[in-house]
Amino acid sequence: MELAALLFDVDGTIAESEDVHRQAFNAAFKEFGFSWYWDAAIYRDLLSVGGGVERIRHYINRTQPEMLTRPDLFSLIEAMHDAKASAYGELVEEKGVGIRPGIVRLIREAHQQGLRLAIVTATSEESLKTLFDKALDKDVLSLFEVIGDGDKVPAKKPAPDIYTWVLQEMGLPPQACLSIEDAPKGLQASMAAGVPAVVTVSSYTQGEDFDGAVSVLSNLGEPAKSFDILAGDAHGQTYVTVDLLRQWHKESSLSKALA
Ligand code: XBP
Repeated sequence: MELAALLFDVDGTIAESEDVHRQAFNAAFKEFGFSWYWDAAIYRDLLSVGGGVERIRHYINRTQPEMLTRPDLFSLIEAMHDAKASAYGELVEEKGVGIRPGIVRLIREAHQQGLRLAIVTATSEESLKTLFDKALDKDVLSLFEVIGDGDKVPAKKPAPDIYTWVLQEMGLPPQACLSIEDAPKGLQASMAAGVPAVVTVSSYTQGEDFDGAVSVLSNLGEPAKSFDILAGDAHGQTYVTVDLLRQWHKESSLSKALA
């Protein structure tokens, strides 16, 4: 089957935004009078849980059992998460956030070549919009035909649900798509939905296990700045183009057919 669509993860893949999310969570905890502080090591561990509300809930379950009987726990977490989203917006505005190498080039190239594009993320609609509004050219979001954000399905990555939702919206089978992810939870979600995935490791996911990925790269690369290939075959290329993605996609369906 021909490659018809590219499905992009957001945090860690399009932008190096996870550390900005981390800082925003800490700002919200402070605002609500909690002394909790998520340093980079704690946050790396918590990244296995997709979505901000779910991540806070998971942290409380594990470390603050005395809070579990609070009748207002659910609304408290929701309120903290709203504060976190506001803090995230302010931090993105004040400090900016790095868009990763090759992202804008590849999105434009894919769109020009007729590939369909979608976003597949666990982050909230609000934070997704903030990132695109403040860190990318205005037209970039409009190139995506379907936006699968964290508000669309209840079960976040590593569950495959957001992938399944996006595929349904696009009317495409998973074998017609390729995803770009940066984290194990995203790779798991993509593979569970049947979508082969290319991984570009991010600052928080270096050294993780990406078994099953079509290829694992340091980033998408640019003509003047090569990627490092960590797993897979770059076929002599130094940056990711639509042609290279088509080749990887073909190889992934061949290896599935042989399995
Ligand atoms: C991103 C996430 C979250 C964000 C915060 O997932 O799960 O890391 O930290 O999400 P993805 P909220 O890699 O799928 O883009 O906006 O829910 O706080």
